[in-house]
Amino acid sequence: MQVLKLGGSVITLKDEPMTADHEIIRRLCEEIRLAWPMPLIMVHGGGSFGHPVAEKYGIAKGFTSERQIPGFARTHQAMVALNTIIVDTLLEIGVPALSVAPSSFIITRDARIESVDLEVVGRLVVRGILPVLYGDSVLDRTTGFSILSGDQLAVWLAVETCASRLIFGVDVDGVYTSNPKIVPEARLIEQLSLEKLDGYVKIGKSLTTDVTGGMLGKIDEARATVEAGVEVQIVNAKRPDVILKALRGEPVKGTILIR
Ligand code: IP8
Repeated sequence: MQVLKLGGSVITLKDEPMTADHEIIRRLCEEIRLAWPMPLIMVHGGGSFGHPVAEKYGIAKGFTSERQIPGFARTHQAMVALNTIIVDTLLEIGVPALSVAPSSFIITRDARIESVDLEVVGRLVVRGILPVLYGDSVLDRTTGFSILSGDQLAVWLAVETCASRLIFGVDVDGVYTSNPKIVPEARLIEQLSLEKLDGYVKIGKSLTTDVTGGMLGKIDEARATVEAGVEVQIVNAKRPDVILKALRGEPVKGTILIR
């Protein structure tokens, strides 16, 4: 089993609300088709679909006012819209993909997933179907509701299904020593150990400037996966054939997280 998480910044145009990058989605779906059939679970992020709506209504902060209620539903619906584009494309090109809504079977506690029944997802994979999940607005036992990130979901699925590999498809080549867009001598870290990661976390403040957009959160989240013995790979999904090669287990430029 492999788990593939595609970042929202890869599949949507970040600065244009509710706009998918149809060209890149099609190419990535073609790459999945070339690697198909294989036991795979797919998760995608929100990009310009879920995030602006969730932010507008403060969904990630939990329930504070009745005015948020339509926002909770709208956040989910924005993600359904993006998910539909992806699932439709996969079906069109011949991959039997099926949309699985996280908010319909996952409840969080303080924004962390509580153990839930994975039977449906598991049985879909066994049947040769590709379950496509996504970051979603979900009910939360303590805060009323929360935003479940695609990263947390992908990590959790990888651990629970004892996946062999978790692939994060992002819009940079992997984890860098500092922000390559600002620091020209920034180096790609090809292998990042948990110990090294702890060092980065201690540096704390500088990380937000040193590590490219949301990368630290992603790798910190992925810690549980590495500890469970799952290989975690961070690769650039914007580059053609990178996801295809990663799915096939062929060598590819990127960062591998190791124990
Ligand atoms: O883009 C969050 O998923 P992410 C999705 O993986 C929503 O953080 C609903 C904002």
